[in-house]
Amino acid sequence: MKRVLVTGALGQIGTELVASLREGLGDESVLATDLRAPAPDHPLADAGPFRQLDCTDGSALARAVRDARADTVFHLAALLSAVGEKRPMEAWRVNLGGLMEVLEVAREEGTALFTPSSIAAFGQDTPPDPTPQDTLQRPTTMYGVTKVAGELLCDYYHTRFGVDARGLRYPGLISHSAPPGGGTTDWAVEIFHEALDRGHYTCFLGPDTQLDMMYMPDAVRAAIELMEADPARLRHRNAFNVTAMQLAPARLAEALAARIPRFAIDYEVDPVRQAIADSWPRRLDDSAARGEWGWEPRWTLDAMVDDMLTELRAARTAAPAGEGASAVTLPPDSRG
Ligand code: NAD
Ligand code: AKB
Repeated sequence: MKRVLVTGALGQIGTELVASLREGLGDESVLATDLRAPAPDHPLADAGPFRQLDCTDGSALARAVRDARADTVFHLAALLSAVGEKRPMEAWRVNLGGLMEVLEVAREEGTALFTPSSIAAFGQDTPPDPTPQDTLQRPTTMYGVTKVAGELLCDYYHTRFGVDARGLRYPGLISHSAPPGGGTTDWAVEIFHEALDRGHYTCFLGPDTQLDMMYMPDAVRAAIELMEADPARLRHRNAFNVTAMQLAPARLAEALAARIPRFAIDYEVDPVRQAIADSWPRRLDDSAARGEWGWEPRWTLDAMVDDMLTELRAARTAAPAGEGASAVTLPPDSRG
């Protein structure tokens, strides 16, 4: 992997993935693209090559891949679970229509391709704890339907056309650089901002709703390590379960209260997002990722909480709440 194009680069994952890829490959070797232009205070504004690009526009995408002389595409553009339930047709169009275009470009231009799947690719009939690598997948959300279909499409392009497609089933991701994009696990980021700004968080999931989670540095490293892994060892190419920690709102609230004594949480359960969370795994079995390419998480719950608070406090000192990208938490339907 020497030259890379990233779709959906301004989102929660892309913001940190692009920075990390640029550290390794150099700024000019990584073309960040997104449907929207970066706001002036976005970490990727003026930070390296950027092109506005709709991933459902195949010819614009092919042009960008050629211009960037990319050998690898990280395809992150998508609508997440809560937004997908509000706009299912659009979720289908962007998540699967976009992926088809990206796969075709990968086939024609000979690039490798990383596509994230999600814990959302499972449903309530799946064993929830631990969720095996190979198991029943009958998700009940449009987002989940697009993730299962996406895993299958990527497998198809690999076996049928030899496209070097690879992917991970990410759990909920926690990060500080860019806000989450309208998912069911967004609470695990919002809670940090609210704890610092107000000393109080009203959670839209119930206190004991346990889901798999991961801190963004582990998620970014997992993507890069998978793309650098020896392909001969990969049996589960496009859908590796990965996990780092299991979190319920009450447990994270306890960890925050231990560090911010005035912090309190209460609950106003949103039935839509609660039903989504209740249909997802409580813990993934990631032994295939460990065995096939050496995956190992580095961030524990306590280390993640300490680092999140340090980073968010530093961002607030640099740009008081409301003036900086990392001090803003967007509502679930405002992105995508
Ligand atoms: P995000 O919502 O934060 O970012 C997605 C980006 O895609 C946004 O910047 C948006 O502007 C862009 N986008 C939307 N439509 C587009 C289009 N038509 N063309 C180009 N760009 C478009 O999402 P994220 O959290 O960074 O997620 C990236 C990928 O990882 C998605 O496939 C998502 O399903 C997957 N994933 C994320 C998580 C998580 O917790 N963040 C967990 C599991 C899987
Ligand atoms: C969401 O909640 O939709 C995402 C995911 C787990 O895929 N964060």
